Amino acid sequence: MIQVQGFAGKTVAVLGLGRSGLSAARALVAGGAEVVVWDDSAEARARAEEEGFAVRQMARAEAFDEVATLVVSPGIPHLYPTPNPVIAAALLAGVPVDNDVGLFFRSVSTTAWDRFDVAPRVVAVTGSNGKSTTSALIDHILRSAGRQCQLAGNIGRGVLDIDPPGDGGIVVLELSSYQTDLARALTPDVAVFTNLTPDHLDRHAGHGGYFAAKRRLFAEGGPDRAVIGVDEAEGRFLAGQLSEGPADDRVIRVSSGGKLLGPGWNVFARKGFLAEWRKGRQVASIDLREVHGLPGAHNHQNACAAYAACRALGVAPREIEAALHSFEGLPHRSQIVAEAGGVRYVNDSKATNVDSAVKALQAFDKVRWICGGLMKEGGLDGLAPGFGHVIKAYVIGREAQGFALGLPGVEAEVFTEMARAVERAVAEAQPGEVVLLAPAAASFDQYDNFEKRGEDFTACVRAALGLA
Ligand code: UMA
Repeated sequence: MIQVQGFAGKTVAVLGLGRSGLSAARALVAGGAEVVVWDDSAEARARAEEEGFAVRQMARAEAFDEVATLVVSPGIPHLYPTPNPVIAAALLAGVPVDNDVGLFFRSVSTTAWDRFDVAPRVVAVTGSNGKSTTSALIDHILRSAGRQCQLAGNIGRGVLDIDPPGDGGIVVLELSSYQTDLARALTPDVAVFTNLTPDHLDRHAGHGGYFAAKRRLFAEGGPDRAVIGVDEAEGRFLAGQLSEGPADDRVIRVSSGGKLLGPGWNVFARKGFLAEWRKGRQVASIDLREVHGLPGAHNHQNACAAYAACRALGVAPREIEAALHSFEGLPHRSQIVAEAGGVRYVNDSKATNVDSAVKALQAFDKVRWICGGLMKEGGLDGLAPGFGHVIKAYVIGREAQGFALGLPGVEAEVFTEMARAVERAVAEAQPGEVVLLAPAAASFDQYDNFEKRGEDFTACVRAALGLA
């Protein structure tokens, strides 16, 4: 655990007592702070009380007398669509609002680092899609290259849960827009921007607000090296803003859309090959078509971003290539859960938005597509580029009927329940086809989270194939 610095003897309030909030509360106590907590769920409050935390109702500005800071969990709205009442009260009382990521950056570097031969470094990854895979891949490559590495953040482990990094240690953080928007300190050594497509628009009052939240990771005087996906206008703008000119190699430009020209530091995937160019010369090339854990153009983009981040940390191309081959992928992201009768069953439950679902579809030729769930703002129009890969859609979710209507030209059957959809897809699938869960929607209408949805898909596939 990282002990939070700067609050010894002060009172800090913590709102939200899930993975992020509880680890922040513990790390604050370890750093000598007095902690008071609140969660809108009675169950979560009871759990915290059992652990010895003082629960305080804080939806009034007076509750913040003597409180130095309010620490908020990422899932709790701090501004849009409306601030949680506790956050509104803190802001009214003039109390700073921060999160575990802000506390992490202000606390991770200590005087103990003076004794190290090589100071620890922090790599932070943000973007709309691929940030979990990119973060996990960076962690995997660094470990394979013999580096001491820890992975935390949006990927599921509170950032304050990690052990204090040792000599030459590297911390890899996956950061969501919720996290970068609120953190009061953001000082990674290497920062990665994978790509930007609309998501979480309600929390950021639109696409511009969403981009602004992510850009905070690259603020002036920010990372020593920035790895920027330049396949969208926002990435190109960010890369331009961070560099002095095309040859400035503090920015590594990454693309999976084609060759990147120019005298700078470029990494791109083209026709299944990753290429690194620096100062106008090719430095390395890797055949990604044989890398089974990273199928499809979207994963090739992840491979390029992870490659670039690891090159920025001094790992050799050949070491990275070997590690790409041993990467097994993450659960719920292009995860092969079964293969039977020439049919592959792939769980991409993490494809919770339209863009990631299109990319999942485009990774395969003939797809029996399990889709649907809680639709996100922006509708389903963006799915069209994936339709050419779909043989039939098997629609699940409480809004399945409406979802099916949003798939023009695609044969779509409404099932609502996962088990029924999977049973039918298994019965109809032909050799050479892929049964793919890529919902293009959130899971919360039927599941607690996308992980539970992916586990249900896997269990249903195994049951339908008689493997359970
Ligand atoms: N709560 C309230 N009031 C509210 C909303 C929630 O009190 O209005 C309480 C809930 O009762 C619950 C707690 O807040 O007890 C949950 O907080 P949370 O939703 O922030 O969840 P955590 O368990 O703390 O997990 C968070 C991230 N969750 C979100 O961003 C929604 C996890 O990312 C992250 O892995 C974890 O911290 C550790 O850093 C998950 C996620 O869904 C994977 N991320 C989004 C995404 O990837 O799209 C951004």
